[in-house]
Amino acid sequence: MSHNINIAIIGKPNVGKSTIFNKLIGKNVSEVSHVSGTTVYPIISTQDYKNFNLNLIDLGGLKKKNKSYEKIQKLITAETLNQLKYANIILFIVDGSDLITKNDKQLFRLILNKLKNVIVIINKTDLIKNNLKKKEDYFKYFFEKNYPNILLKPIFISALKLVKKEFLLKKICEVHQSSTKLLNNKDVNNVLKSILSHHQPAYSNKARPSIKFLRHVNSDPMIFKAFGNKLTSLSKEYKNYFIKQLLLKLKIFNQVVVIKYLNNKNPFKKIS
Ligand SMILES: Nc1nc2c(ncn2[C@@H]2O[C@H](COP(=O)(O)OP(=O)(O)O)[C@@H](O)[C@H]2O)c(=O)[nH]1
Ligand SMILES: [Mg+2]
Repeated sequence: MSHNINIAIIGKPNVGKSTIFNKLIGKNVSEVSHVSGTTVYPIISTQDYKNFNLNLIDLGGLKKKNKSYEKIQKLITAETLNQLKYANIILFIVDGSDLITKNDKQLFRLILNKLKNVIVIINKTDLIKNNLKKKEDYFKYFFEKNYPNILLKPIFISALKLVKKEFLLKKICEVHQSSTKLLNNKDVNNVLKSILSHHQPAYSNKARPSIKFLRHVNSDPMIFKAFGNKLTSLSKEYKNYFIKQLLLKLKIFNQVVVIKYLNNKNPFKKIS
């Protein structure tokens, strides 16, 4: 029995999505674009990898000259939303020869809001002329700084030269597998203890919020419930610190994590 993983390739126009798609499936499929009226058909191809059926989805070619830029943008967003619905994993493609743009940020926010697993790929590294290390740090730092509830290690490639196919397919399967398991209470609460021993929440109105118990309640999307006292007084800074530490200590990469803070004196009392 093989298992399906739906992978959507998402990014703003011209970042190399179709090039990556074609190289990953080893065929030039995405050039045969199917555009009809105002509907853009995504191109899907299935690839077997180990025990998995990888269903790769690309938006395909857009006949840009037929439509206004604005209209294309709308179509992309509508189609992207549609793809997001069915995807287990998103390959988010960024143009490495450029800086992160507003459009990149909007698309990435969309992916995070849908609580999707995401692998960030920085493409076109062949076009980075000087100071490659500095540019790599720029991208790493961007994702680290702006999105506290996900840990990402961007993957740097040049789809024209070397797409790192084996590496990417393996990564997709790993992320998918780690996103389907549920973590046990003991491991999660050992991590909770360790986080609290380094840095407790600050006093707020003479009372200290305290997190007593943490439970992993759902995988894919990954949701934790934190039980304790005065948790409505937890600061945004502390929540950001807490989630980041949790991800680092549990080694959760490429998955958006949500923590629901619930006030309850007895975490063992039944709560839905
Ligand atoms: N220099 C360079 N060009 C690339 C790379 N990947 C794609 N391109 C080019 O970027 C353009 C857009 O690529 P395409 O795959 O159609 O982008 P899409 O609109 O995101 O699907 C094409 O001219 C590609 O040949 C790369 O790694 N390096
Ligand atoms: Mg394309």
